[in-house]
Amino acid sequence: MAKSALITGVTGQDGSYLAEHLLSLGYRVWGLTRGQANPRKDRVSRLIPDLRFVDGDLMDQGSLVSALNAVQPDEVYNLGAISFVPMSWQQPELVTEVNGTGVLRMLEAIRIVSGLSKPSASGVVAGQIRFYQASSSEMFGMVTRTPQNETTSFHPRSPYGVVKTYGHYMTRNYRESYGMYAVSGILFNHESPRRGPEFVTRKISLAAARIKLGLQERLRLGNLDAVRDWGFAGDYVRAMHLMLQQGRPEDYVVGTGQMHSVRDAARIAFDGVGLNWEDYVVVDPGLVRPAEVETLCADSSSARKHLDWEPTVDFTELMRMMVESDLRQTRLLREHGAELSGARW
Ligand code: NDP
Ligand code: GDR
Repeated sequence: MAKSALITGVTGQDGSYLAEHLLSLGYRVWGLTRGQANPRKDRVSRLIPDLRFVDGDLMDQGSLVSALNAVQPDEVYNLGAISFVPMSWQQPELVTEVNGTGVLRMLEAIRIVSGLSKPSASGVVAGQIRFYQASSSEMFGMVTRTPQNETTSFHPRSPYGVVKTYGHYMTRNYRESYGMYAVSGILFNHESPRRGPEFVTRKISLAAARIKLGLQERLRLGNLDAVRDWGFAGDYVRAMHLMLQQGRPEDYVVGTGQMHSVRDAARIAFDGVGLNWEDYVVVDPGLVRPAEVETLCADSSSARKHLDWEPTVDFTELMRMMVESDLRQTRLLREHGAELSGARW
């Protein structure tokens, strides 16, 4: 019998790659979608015709219980979140509700439908449903040690990071309290042509393409010295799946171990279209964050050893892939305009 999976956040970057990956492995896959006419649901259903949908919202406990009862999944991947860090300073309470209490609601929903009413003896894996939580390198925040691994302490620097830390510990607590197979992947930044245009790599790749095609003049960026460990989203969803296939539930750090700056990203992207980034990038102090995370870099040796996981795309290839995709899509949009609106990522 094929395994079944429920993915929250299926309309986002990671959700779409994970759905494709699980379908390729023979899973039956349901995506939780919210709202009465979510245009991102249409987009992902066109891209992945075999994906099924179930209604629900991380803000609504009852809807999660109903979704689990309808789907009866073997595995739940909780990727749904408000994922843009600056929004967490603007709407900290909403981010707490979705990204933090939302994790608790899903854990409770799983506990309820699995009939786990009492704490179990520690170490015993109870219930059928395996749970993955999308934790983040933003939990490390102000780092005192580079690279970071599963034993590095957390010092989050944004409300987003603080709330992800809550979800991380809540997941661990349900594992320890109820014996649930519940794990967190502490994932470092991962990007792709499907990345939202508000994130810096996609903002840069889209701008390089638009400037090349004469549709934009300047690119305004914040902190050019910020350094991240950027990988390819398609690689990272493989790690999520592997984390739910182990004999013992454990958390893992996932990243490439390579650091690059925002300046590097701009240079590679503009090089890719034959332009000099310094002629087009303008630093906008309004885009600098109230508290910055300067140097994040993953030590994924545990994932490499226990999950046999390796990244396959390096940073230069990643930026080039994104620029090429944006050039292609921008040309198509320019030529076919309205017919294609809503089709692009
Ligand atoms: P995206 O922003 O692309 O997708 C976020 C998803 O969350 C969307 O599908 C959105 O759906 C959904 N969502 C938002 N609010 C709710 C809600 N109330 N109930 C249910 N779903 C909701 O994020 P990514 O795919 O990049 O990231 C996936 C997860 O991984 C997130 O939790 C993110 O915080 C985390 N993460 C991401 C990293 C990265 O580099 N990409 C690194 C580390 C962690 P809708 O269409 O309805 O808005
Ligand atoms: P991040 O990603 O906050 O790390 O969160 P983002 O791409 O937004 O920022 C990366 C770094 O680039 C700097 N930066 C800019 N960022 C944006 N968005 N726009 C700009 O113009 C700009 N200029 C400089 C930022 O200051 C920052 O240092 C992502 C999300 O996917 C989270 O959900 C996830 O948890 C973490 O990665 C790991």
